[in-house]
Amino acid sequence: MRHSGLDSWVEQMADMCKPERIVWITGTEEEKQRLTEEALSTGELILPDQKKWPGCLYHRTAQNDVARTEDLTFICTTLRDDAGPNNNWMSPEEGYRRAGAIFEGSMRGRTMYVVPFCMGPIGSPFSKVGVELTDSIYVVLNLRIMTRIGTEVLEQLGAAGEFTKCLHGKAELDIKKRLILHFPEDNAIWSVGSGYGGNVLLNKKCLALRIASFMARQEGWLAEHMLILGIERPNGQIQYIAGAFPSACGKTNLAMLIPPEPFKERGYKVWTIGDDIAWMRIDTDGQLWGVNPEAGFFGVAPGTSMKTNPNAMETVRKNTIFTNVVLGKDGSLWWEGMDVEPPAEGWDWKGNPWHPGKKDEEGKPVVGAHPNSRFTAPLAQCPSRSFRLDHHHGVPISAIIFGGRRARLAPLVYESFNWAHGVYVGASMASERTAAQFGKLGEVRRDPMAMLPFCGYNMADYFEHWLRMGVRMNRPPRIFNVNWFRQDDDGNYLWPGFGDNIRVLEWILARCNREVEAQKTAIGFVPKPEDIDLSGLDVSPEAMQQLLTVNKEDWLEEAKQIDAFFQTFGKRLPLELHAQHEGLLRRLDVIG
Ligand code: GTP
Ligand code: SPV
Ligand code: MN
Repeated sequence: MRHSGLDSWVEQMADMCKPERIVWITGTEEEKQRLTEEALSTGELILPDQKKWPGCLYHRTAQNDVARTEDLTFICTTLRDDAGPNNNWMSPEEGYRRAGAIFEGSMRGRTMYVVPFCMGPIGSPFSKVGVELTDSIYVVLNLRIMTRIGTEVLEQLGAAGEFTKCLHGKAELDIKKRLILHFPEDNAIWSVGSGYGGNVLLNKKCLALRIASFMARQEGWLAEHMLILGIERPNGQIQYIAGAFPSACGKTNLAMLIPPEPFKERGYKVWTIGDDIAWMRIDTDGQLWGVNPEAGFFGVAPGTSMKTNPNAMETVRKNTIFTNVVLGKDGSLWWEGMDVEPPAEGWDWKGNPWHPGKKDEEGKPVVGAHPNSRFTAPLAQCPSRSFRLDHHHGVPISAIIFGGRRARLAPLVYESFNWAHGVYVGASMASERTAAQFGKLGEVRRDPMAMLPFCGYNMADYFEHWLRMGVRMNRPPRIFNVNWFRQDDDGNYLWPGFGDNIRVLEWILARCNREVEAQKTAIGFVPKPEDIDLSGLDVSPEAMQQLLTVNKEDWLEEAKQIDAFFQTFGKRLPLELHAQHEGLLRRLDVIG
């Protein structure tokens, strides 16, 4: 069965890009072998030691192409205001013209691969189909892990099904000729001039968040930058939590949490649904249900070890693509914080000779793996993967948590008063930029719902959409805020984090199940210190006190910054959020 809309679009794009040949991807094992061999022969991919790393592949990107480029990412809507102050904007005409000029003839002598992919379980009402045209085998092999691809997707699409038109070309990999463009009104994405992850795996941030968030508003659901995990309590019940934290704030780690001994012994287990993206709908029971539209992890390698995240280490042992880590002369793979011996000799992420302890001309240590080096690994290989992963309904969401890095302000955990207040908590959230990555230590960036770089339309409308979703549910999930990163005066983390975060999740579930009282403060409900289970943990009562403090002066200062941020949306900001903001100010004066 042919899809005439798909056929004619492929033809049109080929007329522009002028590839030497067009190959339709079917998803078979034999096809994977063929593509891998071709990429190995050209050097696009390198084979690491297959005894140590069975089925794994290694890839290096260009040196100026190692992270998402937010300043080259645009939302192309007819009206500028529809993109909002949260996005770069270009008109659709200008977008097609400028990117078209770069795409023109850019695939001469290359193959254009046609990759049909499905986000979400095949056949589920949650799912969306996309087709990515790309001249990169690396992209095809990544899509093969991150999504469901090939013939079965074409069958689901049928003769006239809707799909997102995704066009990617490496062109010259020139940063001056790089554009990541979204055309939500046309259900299309054009990405040119990059070979890096989030810029080119168009299924991920481009489709599953920017385009999907636009669709979700029209269709009445939510597309979010969230992990989903299930917590099995000693009574055998599993409840699900969705959590939004900005990039590099711990989603992958929380999604694969291993409970500490005392919790394990009592029968607690964590089941992983997803680590980055959640699509959530209101089902016929009036509750919120979520799926992970992805089939794999695209996770940060540095810092991942048997100590910090054993489930991730187990997941990446085979059939994984590693990008920009260290390659040893012996074919081993390594990254900073892996907690094993580095290879004596090898190459760093730039392809330069590298050895442990290497220093540059100024005597500074040279890191081997890029700080944003990543692994692409199948979710099916994760030891904590949930048995509900492929369920067409997804899982019921009991709680939503927002979080970020706040050294001083936010307590370890607090609960919002109700859905609308929870939306305010999400809309006003912020996270500190880390010194190593983004410059000024302690500088706070507002990042509502961790969606600032990923919301495909005006965020004022997005907040309105969140508010409306709450009204439509008969029992909306409770909304919480967490902060694993609060510090003492010497800059030490007050909370151990990682596996011990289950102690906080347990309180959250106890609140959802009405099993525990809490203290009312100006910002929300905070736990009584005795209600966080600290068994087997060395956290002093003073530290606990500090972790749960709500300081009036700090919050008044914070309120000023929230206000300034809300002003950027002008009249478009929902009145409800102004009302919530005033509520906070009133409570700060009255309660303190
Ligand atoms: P993206 O893939 O970019 O969206 O990131 P992510 O949100 O999945 O973050 P990830 O889980 O990769 O963690 C990022 C960093 O946060 C790692 O360096 C972790 O060491 C650190 N981290 C994660 N959880 C905790 C925690 O509970 N406490 C502390 N102190 N650090 C944590
Ligand atoms: C993030 O930056 O939040 C990621 C990596 O998950 S990327 O797919 O490159 O966006
Ligand atoms: Mn992410």
